[in-house]
Parts: sequence; C-alpha cells; structure tokens
Amino acid sequence: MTESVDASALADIAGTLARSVGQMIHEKRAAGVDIAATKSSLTDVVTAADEEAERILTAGIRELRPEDAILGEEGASVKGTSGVTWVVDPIDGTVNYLYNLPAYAVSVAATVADGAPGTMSDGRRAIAGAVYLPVTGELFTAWEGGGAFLGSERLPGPSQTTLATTLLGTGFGYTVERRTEQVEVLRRVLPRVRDIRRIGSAAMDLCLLAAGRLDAYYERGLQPWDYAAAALIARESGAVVRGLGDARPGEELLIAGTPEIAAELAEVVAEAYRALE
Ligand code: LIP
Repeated sequence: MTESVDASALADIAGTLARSVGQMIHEKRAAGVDIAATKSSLTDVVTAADEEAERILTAGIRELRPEDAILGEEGASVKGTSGVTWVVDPIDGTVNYLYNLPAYAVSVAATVADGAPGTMSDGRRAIAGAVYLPVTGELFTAWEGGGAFLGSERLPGPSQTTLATTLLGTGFGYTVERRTEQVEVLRRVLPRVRDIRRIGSAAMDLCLLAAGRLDAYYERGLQPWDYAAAALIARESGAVVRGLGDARPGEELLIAGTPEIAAELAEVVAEAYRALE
C-alpha cells in the first residue's frame, strides 16, 4: 500500500537530486564524452555519464527514501515497500548530450501505482517530479495538486486554441521500422500546424510546453523515464496529457496541449495511423 506521503517533500528531493546530478553531467560534457554502449539500435547510445548519473541518483534516493522502489533507464531496479517508485532518466536527450547539443535533461519522478486518474499506460502516475536542464540551469518541478514551477515561478501552461498556429514538439524512435511509420504520420501532421520542433528530449519538450514555449507535443514510443516527471509538470501547468481515444498516455502515444488542441491533434494523428493500416 502507498503510505500517506508528502508530495511536496518528494518534489524537493527530486529537484535537489536532479540539479546536483545535472551539474555533474554538464561538467563531464565539457571534459569530453564517449559512447559506453548501444541499446535498441546503433543510434540508441548510452555514455559513461548516463551510467554514473544513474548510480548517483539511485544512491541519493536510497539514502533519503530507503523504503521506496527505483526504476532507471540505464538499468537501476530496486524493490521497495512504501508503494512509491522513483522513475529516473539520468540524461534524457542522450544523443544531444553526446553531440554537445544544448538540449538534454535530468528527470526524476516519484510515482505510485494506485490506478487513480492521471495513471499512464505503464500503470504508474507521478505524484512529484523534477526536470533539470543543465545547459540553462532551469529546474522545473511539480507535485500533484501543487502546481508546476520553473524555479519559484508558477508555469502558465499552453494557451493555443488554433491548430494552424500551433508550434508542435515531437520526436522519433531509434529503429528504422518505427521511423518509417513516424515520417508518414508527420507528413500528414506538418501541413496542419505552424511548425514542428524536434528538440530530442521528451522531458524537455513537455517542460517547454508547461512554460508556454511549445503549444503542443506528441510522440510515440516513449519510455516511462522519458515522460514520468515532465507529464506531471505539464498536467500541473494546466495542460491535458492524453493518449489516442480512451487509451492512457504513454508508450503507444503521448499527446499534450490545451484540451482543444490535444483533442484535434489526437484526431489528426489517429487518422494518420489509420491510413497506414
Ligand atoms: C529520447 C526522448 C526523445 C526521443 C528520442 C529519445 P533518450 O530519450 O526523450 O523524445 O525523441 O528518440 O528516445 O533516449 O535520450 O533518453
């Protein structure tokens, strides 16, 4: 069972850990970075910094919240008894990090699996989370019911109501099969919007949406560590985070924006996928 937790205290822990690990990986980037391994394809890489960052995040969580479980992109897997599972992405935007492109993030989320509204397709929902952008030093945080913040400033969320003037974030998978399908969907979406931004970090995309710097976002193939914290930040900023139809958002598809735009975008994307069948 989930013990009664203080979500704002969990958000403080997430923010402190995300910022300290983010500063470490930023320093490592300046010193030079190499590929340590590849995962789902030759282009799906992991660096030594990813692995060290996840070790530090795991150690920090175990010290502060020893009863909690942990799930990390680079393999961290700790069982817990509290009902809280920390879902961490030590470097979201790994390819950008490898190429020293200034668009990568550290994502730390405290999640529960009680099936309440807001549960994602992986069965969890974040009740607190933080995303730190090491290049700009921006720390995005949120806790359930507490609002979403950039530093101490409350985030306004998206306000766009017209698809044709929507600046739309998206991303693509690492396999040829998935990318071939995604380009066909993009072919149908791009003419309907103002423009597309492919930033390369879902966590960053959703935080920029919460800050009103993107109007909407969609992507297929995300993993829980990519979206756990930032989906909460987007929701707490007032955005809708949804899937197709009645499906829960997550790996199958994640769409975020104002209610109107998210609904219209869901229809355009669904139509595009139907045309691929
Ligand atoms: C990335 C996501 C991004 C997606 C990339 C990649 P990673 O996560 O944040 O949205 O388009 O293909 O999956 O691999 O950098 O942790």
